[in-house]
Amino acid sequence: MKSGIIAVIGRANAGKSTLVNVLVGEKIAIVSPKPQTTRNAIMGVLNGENYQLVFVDTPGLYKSANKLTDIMMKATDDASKDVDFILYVHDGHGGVSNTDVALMKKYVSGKIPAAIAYTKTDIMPKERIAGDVKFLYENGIQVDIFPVSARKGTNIKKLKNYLAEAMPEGEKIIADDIISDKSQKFMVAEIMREKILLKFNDEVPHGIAVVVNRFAPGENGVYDINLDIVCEKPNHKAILIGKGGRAIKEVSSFARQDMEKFLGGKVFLTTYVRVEEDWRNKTGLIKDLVIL
Ligand SMILES: Nc1nc2c(ncn2[C@@H]2O[C@H](COP(=O)(O)OP(=O)(O)OP(=O)(O)O)[C@@H](O)[C@H]2O)c(=O)[nH]1
Ligand SMILES: [Mg+2]
Repeated sequence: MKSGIIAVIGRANAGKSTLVNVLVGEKIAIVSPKPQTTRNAIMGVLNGENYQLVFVDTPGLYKSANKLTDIMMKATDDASKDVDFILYVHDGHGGVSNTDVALMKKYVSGKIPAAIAYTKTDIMPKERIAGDVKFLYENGIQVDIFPVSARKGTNIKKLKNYLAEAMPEGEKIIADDIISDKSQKFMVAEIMREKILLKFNDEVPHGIAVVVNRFAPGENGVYDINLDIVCEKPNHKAILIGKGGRAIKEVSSFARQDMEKFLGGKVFLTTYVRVEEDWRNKTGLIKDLVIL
């Protein structure tokens, strides 16, 4: 059989996590329209008939803004080493620039075999795809380029087969019943963060961390979950809570519904909002707040 580890790399917001979720067939990573959604390297496993693909979703390539982004970029850099393959994800609907070419080259021109997934083709004129692909080849990109849509499922099967074929011969790397390296507790925190990313704008969602204080599957099948939503400024706390607690109630309700779907049981969710001033620049706090 064929098996291997595939690092999924690309600019922030390119569509990496969406693509990994679709390839794996389960939601292993949260998704949002805001850059820097993914903060950790997250493993997702796809078991095929005669292959196993172990994807590593990574934090998107992004300019350094604080200690947290530095740590995230290191996680991405680390994940791009010692793998069998690099799948570079590019947001096709945003076009291709010289900066894109330079970034791609950094990851697809080394010793590790690589390919490019040119994604979001569902929201762009199809006529542009061929021109962009030509531009990339003319500018020195030498690996295969796959136009895909994670949202519509276009060319996903083709990409799976291609990746399976590209893996080295070998046994399974990960046991059959495991699809991610992250715990239920991690996913619960991430689901809360996803809902916050979707609801709030500007700096508020980026300065959020979610800490799970209690995660107890009860005997009656009800999960008792208590979490802290940590923000970095007192005025962010006020925005998060909202008038009469309306905002926090709304996001908590969306989060609870998703947690119930994910855990397959009822959830009793309590949340508390607290401030840790400028935590994204404090290494100790980052270690505590973002399980890296
Ligand atoms: N139309 C369309 N939208 C997509 C597709 N793939 C992803 N998106 C959207 O693009 C946005 C970013 O998706 P993510 O999967 O979170 O992107 P990411 O690369 O993981 O982002 P970071 O973790 O922040 O680096 C979300 O709003 C997705 O719904 C696609 O194939 N088509
Ligand atoms: Mg992501």
